[in-house]
Amino acid sequence: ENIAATLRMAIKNDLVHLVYQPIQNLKTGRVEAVESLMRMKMIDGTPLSPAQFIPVAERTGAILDLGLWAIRRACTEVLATGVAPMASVNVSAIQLKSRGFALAVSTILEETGVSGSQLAFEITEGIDMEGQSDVIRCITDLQALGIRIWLDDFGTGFAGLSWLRLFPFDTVKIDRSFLQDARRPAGRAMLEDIIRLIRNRGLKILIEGLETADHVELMHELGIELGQGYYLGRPVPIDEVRIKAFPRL
Ligand code: G
Ligand code: G
Ligand code: MN
Ligand code: NA
Repeated sequence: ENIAATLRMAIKNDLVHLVYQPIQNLKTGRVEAVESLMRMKMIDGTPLSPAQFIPVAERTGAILDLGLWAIRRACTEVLATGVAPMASVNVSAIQLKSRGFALAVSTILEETGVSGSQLAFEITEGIDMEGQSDVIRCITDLQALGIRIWLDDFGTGFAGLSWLRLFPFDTVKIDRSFLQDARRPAGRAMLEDIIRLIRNRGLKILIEGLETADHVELMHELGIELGQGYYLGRPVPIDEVRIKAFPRL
Protein backbone atom coordinates (compact mmCIF):
# COMPACT_ATOMS: atom_id res chain seq x y z
CA GLU A 1 0.00 0.00 0.00
CA ASN A 2 1.06 3.66 0.38
CA ILE A 3 3.41 3.18 3.31
CA ALA A 4 5.14 0.21 1.73
CA ALA A 5 5.71 2.25 -1.43
CA THR A 6 7.07 5.13 0.61
CA LEU A 7 9.46 2.80 2.42
CA ARG A 8 10.83 1.49 -0.88
CA MET A 9 11.92 4.95 -1.98
CA ALA A 10 12.42 6.68 1.38
CA ILE A 11 16.21 6.64 1.55
CA LYS A 12 16.80 7.70 -2.06
CA ASN A 13 14.29 10.52 -1.88
CA ASP A 14 15.24 11.97 1.50
CA LEU A 15 11.85 11.08 2.95
CA VAL A 16 13.51 9.77 6.10
CA HIS A 17 15.68 11.48 8.70
CA LEU A 18 16.76 11.02 12.29
CA VAL A 19 16.02 13.13 15.34
CA TYR A 20 17.89 12.76 18.61
CA GLN A 21 16.85 12.90 22.25
CA PRO A 22 19.44 13.49 24.98
CA ILE A 23 20.13 10.93 27.67
CA GLN A 24 21.61 12.72 30.66
CA ASN A 25 23.38 11.97 33.88
CA LEU A 26 20.93 13.46 36.38
CA LYS A 27 23.67 14.31 38.89
CA THR A 28 26.21 15.99 36.63
CA GLY A 29 23.92 17.09 33.80
CA ARG A 30 26.33 15.54 31.33
CA VAL A 31 24.81 14.26 28.07
CA GLU A 32 25.90 10.61 28.10
CA ALA A 33 24.22 9.65 24.85
CA VAL A 34 21.52 10.59 22.37
CA GLU A 35 18.79 8.21 21.24
CA SER A 36 18.14 8.34 17.51
CA LEU A 37 14.50 8.19 16.42
CA MET A 38 13.39 7.80 12.85
CA ARG A 39 11.04 10.25 11.15
CA MET A 40 9.44 9.80 7.76
CA LYS A 41 7.12 11.63 5.41
CA MET A 42 5.27 10.52 2.33
CA ILE A 43 6.08 11.97 -1.08
CA ASP A 44 3.28 14.57 -0.66
CA GLY A 45 4.76 15.66 2.67
CA THR A 46 2.34 13.87 5.01
CA PRO A 47 4.27 12.81 8.13
CA LEU A 48 4.22 9.15 9.17
CA SER A 49 4.86 8.12 12.77
CA PRO A 50 7.14 5.17 13.54
CA ALA A 51 4.08 3.42 14.97
CA GLN A 52 2.70 3.51 11.41
CA PHE A 53 5.76 2.72 9.31
CA ILE A 54 7.97 0.51 11.52
CA PRO A 55 5.47 -2.41 11.58
CA VAL A 56 5.12 -2.19 7.78
CA ALA A 57 8.90 -2.02 7.40
CA GLU A 58 9.19 -5.13 9.56
CA ARG A 59 6.55 -6.98 7.57
CA THR A 60 8.00 -6.12 4.16
CA GLY A 61 11.65 -6.52 5.13
CA ALA A 62 12.37 -2.86 4.37
CA ILE A 63 13.54 -2.57 7.99
CA LEU A 64 16.82 -4.27 7.05
CA ASP A 65 18.08 -1.54 4.69
CA LEU A 66 16.38 1.22 6.65
CA GLY A 67 17.91 -0.05 9.90
CA LEU A 68 21.42 -0.10 8.46
CA TRP A 69 20.84 3.36 6.99
CA ALA A 70 19.86 4.62 10.47
CA ILE A 71 22.96 3.13 12.10
CA ARG A 72 25.22 4.68 9.47
CA ARG A 73 23.47 8.04 9.75
CA ALA A 74 23.64 8.05 13.56
CA CYS A 75 27.37 7.25 13.34
CA THR A 76 28.14 10.10 10.97
CA GLU A 77 25.88 12.70 12.61
CA VAL A 78 26.89 12.02 16.19
CA LEU A 79 30.58 11.61 15.41
CA ALA A 80 30.76 14.65 13.16
CA THR A 81 29.05 16.94 15.65
CA GLY A 82 30.52 15.55 18.86
CA VAL A 83 27.21 16.34 20.59
CA ALA A 84 27.39 13.16 22.65
CA PRO A 85 29.96 10.47 23.33
CA MET A 86 27.43 7.81 22.35
CA ALA A 87 24.40 7.21 20.16
CA SER A 88 21.68 4.65 20.76
CA VAL A 89 19.72 3.24 17.84
CA ASN A 90 16.48 1.26 18.08
CA VAL A 91 16.87 -2.13 16.46
CA SER A 92 14.11 -4.62 15.60
CA ALA A 93 14.36 -8.29 16.44
CA ILE A 94 14.06 -8.98 12.70
CA GLN A 95 17.36 -7.22 12.17
CA LEU A 96 19.02 -9.29 14.89
CA LYS A 97 17.73 -12.48 13.29
CA SER A 98 18.83 -11.51 9.78
CA ARG A 99 21.96 -13.05 8.35
CA GLY A 100 25.01 -10.85 8.25
CA PHE A 101 23.68 -8.06 10.46
CA ALA A 102 26.68 -7.92 12.79
CA LEU A 103 29.04 -8.02 9.80
CA ALA A 104 27.18 -5.16 8.11
CA VAL A 105 27.40 -3.16 11.33
CA SER A 106 31.15 -3.77 11.62
CA THR A 107 31.54 -2.49 8.04
CA ILE A 108 29.66 0.69 8.97
CA LEU A 109 31.95 1.19 11.96
CA GLU A 110 35.03 0.81 9.75
CA GLU A 111 33.72 3.13 7.06
CA THR A 112 32.60 5.88 9.44
CA GLY A 113 35.55 5.57 11.81
CA VAL A 114 33.25 5.16 14.80
CA SER A 115 34.21 2.85 17.64
CA GLY A 116 31.71 0.19 18.67
CA SER A 117 31.83 1.59 22.21
CA GLN A 118 30.14 4.74 20.88
CA LEU A 119 27.04 2.77 19.90
CA ALA A 120 24.17 1.17 21.80
CA PHE A 121 21.32 -0.79 20.28
CA GLU A 122 17.91 -0.59 21.98
CA ILE A 123 15.86 -3.75 21.75
CA THR A 124 12.20 -3.84 22.72
CA GLU A 125 11.01 -6.84 24.64
CA GLY A 126 7.78 -8.61 23.90
CA ILE A 127 8.36 -9.47 20.28
CA ASP A 128 7.78 -13.14 19.81
CA MET A 129 11.23 -14.56 19.38
CA GLU A 130 11.66 -17.72 17.47
CA GLY A 131 15.24 -18.21 16.60
CA GLN A 132 16.46 -17.18 20.03
CA SER A 133 19.82 -18.79 19.45
CA ASP A 134 20.31 -16.68 16.29
CA VAL A 135 19.54 -13.55 18.30
CA ILE A 136 21.89 -14.51 21.13
CA ARG A 137 24.67 -15.22 18.62
CA CYS A 138 24.07 -11.87 16.93
CA ILE A 139 24.07 -9.99 20.24
CA THR A 140 27.31 -11.71 21.20
CA ASP A 141 28.89 -10.68 17.89
CA LEU A 142 27.73 -7.08 18.38
CA GLN A 143 29.10 -7.00 21.92
CA ALA A 144 32.43 -8.27 20.59
CA LEU A 145 32.48 -5.06 18.50
CA GLY A 146 32.06 -3.08 21.74
CA ILE A 147 28.42 -2.21 21.07
CA ARG A 148 26.19 -1.99 24.14
CA ILE A 149 22.80 -3.72 24.12
CA TRP A 150 19.97 -2.01 25.99
CA LEU A 151 16.57 -3.47 26.82
CA ASP A 152 13.96 -0.85 25.86
CA ASP A 153 10.46 -0.28 27.30
CA PHE A 154 11.08 -2.61 30.23
CA GLY A 155 7.94 -3.57 32.11
CA THR A 156 5.47 -3.15 29.26
CA GLY A 157 5.44 -6.65 27.81
CA PHE A 158 4.83 -10.09 29.13
CA ALA A 159 8.26 -11.38 28.24
CA GLY A 160 10.33 -8.88 30.20
CA LEU A 161 11.65 -11.23 32.82
CA SER A 162 12.51 -14.07 30.47
CA TRP A 163 14.26 -11.54 28.24
CA LEU A 164 16.38 -10.42 31.17
CA ARG A 165 17.23 -14.05 31.85
CA LEU A 166 18.07 -14.95 28.24
CA PHE A 167 19.99 -12.03 26.82
CA PRO A 168 23.17 -10.33 28.02
CA PHE A 169 21.88 -6.76 28.30
CA ASP A 170 24.03 -3.96 29.64
CA THR A 171 21.35 -1.39 30.51
CA VAL A 172 17.61 -1.58 31.09
CA LYS A 173 15.35 1.31 30.09
CA ILE A 174 12.38 1.47 32.45
CA ASP A 175 9.24 2.35 30.53
CA ARG A 176 7.79 5.79 31.12
CA SER A 177 4.46 4.37 32.26
CA PHE A 178 6.03 3.63 35.66
CA LEU A 179 6.43 7.35 36.34
CA GLN A 180 2.74 8.05 36.11
CA ASP A 181 1.79 6.95 39.61
CA ALA A 182 5.27 6.91 41.12
CA ARG A 183 4.29 9.55 43.71
CA ARG A 184 1.60 7.28 45.12
CA PRO A 185 2.72 4.60 47.59
CA ALA A 186 1.71 1.63 45.43
CA GLY A 187 3.31 3.08 42.31
CA ARG A 188 6.48 3.95 44.14
CA ALA A 189 6.73 0.49 45.67
CA MET A 190 6.40 -1.01 42.21
CA LEU A 191 9.14 1.24 40.83
CA GLU A 192 11.41 0.38 43.78
CA ASP A 193 10.86 -3.34 43.17
CA ILE A 194 11.76 -2.97 39.51
CA ILE A 195 14.88 -0.99 40.35
CA ARG A 196 15.97 -3.65 42.81
CA LEU A 197 15.32 -6.39 40.27
CA ILE A 198 17.52 -4.69 37.67
CA ARG A 199 20.28 -3.71 40.10
CA ASN A 200 20.46 -7.22 41.57
CA ARG A 201 21.40 -8.42 38.12
CA GLY A 202 24.24 -5.92 37.94
CA LEU A 203 22.63 -3.97 35.12
CA LYS A 204 22.48 -0.21 34.65
CA ILE A 205 19.18 1.66 34.78
CA LEU A 206 17.98 4.38 32.43
CA ILE A 207 14.55 5.84 33.11
CA GLU A 208 12.56 7.34 30.28
CA GLY A 209 9.65 9.77 30.25
CA LEU A 210 10.97 12.40 32.68
CA GLU A 211 8.52 15.22 32.03
CA THR A 212 8.84 17.44 35.12
CA ALA A 213 11.36 18.70 37.66
CA ASP A 214 9.54 16.54 40.21
CA HIS A 215 10.27 13.43 38.13
CA VAL A 216 13.96 14.31 38.29
CA GLU A 217 13.70 14.92 42.04
CA LEU A 218 12.11 11.50 42.44
CA MET A 219 15.03 9.94 40.53
CA HIS A 220 17.43 11.57 43.00
CA GLU A 221 15.45 10.00 45.84
CA LEU A 222 15.63 6.60 44.15
CA GLY A 223 19.30 6.96 43.25
CA ILE A 224 18.76 6.69 39.50
CA GLU A 225 21.47 8.48 37.55
CA LEU A 226 20.49 8.16 33.90
CA GLY A 227 17.37 9.74 32.46
CA GLN A 228 15.61 10.82 29.31
CA GLY A 229 12.39 12.71 28.69
CA TYR A 230 10.68 15.86 27.49
CA TYR A 231 11.81 17.77 30.60
CA LEU A 232 15.43 17.20 29.58
CA GLY A 233 14.90 17.52 25.86
CA ARG A 234 12.57 16.50 23.06
CA PRO A 235 13.72 14.59 20.01
CA VAL A 236 15.23 17.19 17.63
CA PRO A 237 17.62 17.35 14.66
CA ILE A 238 21.23 16.84 15.72
CA ASP A 239 22.22 20.51 15.53
CA GLU A 240 19.40 21.47 17.91
CA VAL A 241 20.34 19.13 20.76
CA ARG A 242 20.94 21.20 23.90
CA ILE A 243 22.23 20.41 27.36
CA LYS A 244 19.66 20.91 30.10
CA ALA A 245 21.08 22.66 33.15
CA PHE A 246 20.31 21.34 36.63
CA PRO A 247 20.09 24.45 38.83
CA ARG A 248 19.51 22.61 42.10
CA LEU A 249 22.70 20.56 41.87
O1 G B 1 9.86 8.72 18.63
P1 G B 1 8.56 8.02 18.60
O2 G B 1 7.60 8.10 19.67
O3 G B 1 7.87 8.45 17.38
O4 G B 1 8.91 6.47 18.46
C1 G B 1 7.92 5.53 18.54
C2 G B 1 8.49 4.15 18.51
O5 G B 1 9.18 3.89 17.28
C3 G B 1 9.49 3.89 19.61
O6 G B 1 9.08 2.71 20.27
C4 G B 1 10.78 3.67 18.93
O7 G B 1 11.52 2.67 19.58
C5 G B 1 10.39 3.24 17.53
N1 G B 1 11.43 3.70 16.62
C6 G B 1 11.82 4.97 16.38
N2 G B 1 12.86 5.00 15.53
C7 G B 1 13.14 3.71 15.22
C8 G B 1 14.14 3.06 14.40
O8 G B 1 15.02 3.69 13.81
N3 G B 1 14.10 1.70 14.33
C9 G B 1 13.17 0.96 15.01
N4 G B 1 13.19 -0.37 14.86
N5 G B 1 12.24 1.52 15.80
C10 G B 1 12.23 2.88 15.91
O1 G C 1 10.00 2.97 22.68
P1 G C 1 10.98 4.07 22.71
O2 G C 1 11.52 4.33 24.07
O3 G C 1 12.07 3.95 21.71
O4 G C 1 10.16 5.36 22.34
C1 G C 1 10.67 6.61 22.40
C2 G C 1 9.49 7.52 22.25
O5 G C 1 9.12 8.10 23.48
C3 G C 1 9.79 8.63 21.29
O6 G C 1 8.77 8.71 20.38
C4 G C 1 9.77 9.85 22.12
O7 G C 1 9.23 10.93 21.39
C5 G C 1 8.87 9.46 23.27
N1 G C 1 9.22 10.21 24.47
C6 G C 1 10.45 10.57 24.86
N2 G C 1 10.42 11.28 26.02
C7 G C 1 9.13 11.33 26.38
C8 G C 1 8.44 11.94 27.48
O8 G C 1 9.02 12.55 28.37
N3 G C 1 7.09 11.79 27.51
C9 G C 1 6.41 11.12 26.56
N4 G C 1 5.09 11.04 26.67
N5 G C 1 7.03 10.54 25.50
C10 G C 1 8.36 10.65 25.40
MN1 MN D 1 14.00 3.43 22.45
NA1 NA E 1 11.18 3.07 25.33
